[in-house]
Amino acid sequence: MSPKYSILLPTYNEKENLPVIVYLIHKYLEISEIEYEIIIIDDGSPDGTLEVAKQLETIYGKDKILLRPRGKKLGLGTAYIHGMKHATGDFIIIMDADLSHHPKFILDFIKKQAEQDYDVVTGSRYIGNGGVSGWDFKRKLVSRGANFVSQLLLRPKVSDLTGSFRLYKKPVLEKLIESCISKGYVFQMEMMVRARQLNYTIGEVPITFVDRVYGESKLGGSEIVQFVKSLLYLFATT
Ligand SMILES: Nc1nc2c(ncn2[C@@H]2O[C@H](COP(=O)(O)OP(=O)(O)OP(=O)(O)O)[C@@H](O)[C@H]2O)c(=O)[nH]1
Ligand SMILES: *[C@@H]1O[C@H](CO)[C@@H](O)[C@H](O)[C@H]1NC(C)=O
Ligand SMILES: [Mg+2]
Repeated sequence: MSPKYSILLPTYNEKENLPVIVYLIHKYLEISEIEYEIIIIDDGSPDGTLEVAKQLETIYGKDKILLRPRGKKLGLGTAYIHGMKHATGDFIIIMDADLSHHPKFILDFIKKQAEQDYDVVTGSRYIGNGGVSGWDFKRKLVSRGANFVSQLLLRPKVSDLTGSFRLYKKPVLEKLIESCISKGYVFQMEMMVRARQLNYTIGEVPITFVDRVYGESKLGGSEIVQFVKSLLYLFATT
């Protein structure tokens, strides 16, 4: 039997982006005859993202679009856990719903996974044709800096630690989430560190990351301070 993929889309104020990303996922996976479901976890977005999601459910069908909303903004980490509980696929794909992660790369993730039966496949901006577009110098510096310092401290042998476009075997993701303690930005990084500790195999595919066009960015000074704190904590405890 061919495997099924559950795609988790956490959303907060993504009403413009959601229809586009769902359309693109559908387009790329349908032509490749890949079985999938999209799980949308909306945290009470004031812009009406959930209403848009309901329309998409009508258009694409209840077997393709699963709505698992929560009443208020409870954060990304718990959004993944919440979504995962409802996933029926063999594999889980996690991606941002702001179009920074292009759905066309999902096919690369799937191909890579099958090559060596990887437990995890992670998208990397820092290998091959990967890259970022639309970032100003400050944002690039912050991202590169965060990645560099994390590599130095944690040595996980994964080229892009802070990225969040990834594919997991479902039982592997469950195990990893169980063993992760951090929240916020460092969460993605800790997942890779724990994956190494637990001897899971990790494959990498190059991705290009595009800055969001619609909606607000939330990266500010306080996130950076929080990131450094959590990084040091991780360094001290692993
Ligand atoms: N369900 C849920 N989704 C969230 C929450 N915070 C962010 N998201 C979604 O998670 C994804 C990533 O968040 P972003 O705001 O894009 O974070 P980022 O990519 O680090 O920063 P920018 O793209 O620059 O804003 C997007 O799809 C958001 O809509 C949350 O608290 N709950
Ligand atoms: C991972 O592999 C190393 C080296 O082979 C071994 O020492 C360690 O016990 C393994 N860890 C787990 C969790 O299996
Ligand atoms: Mg984003």
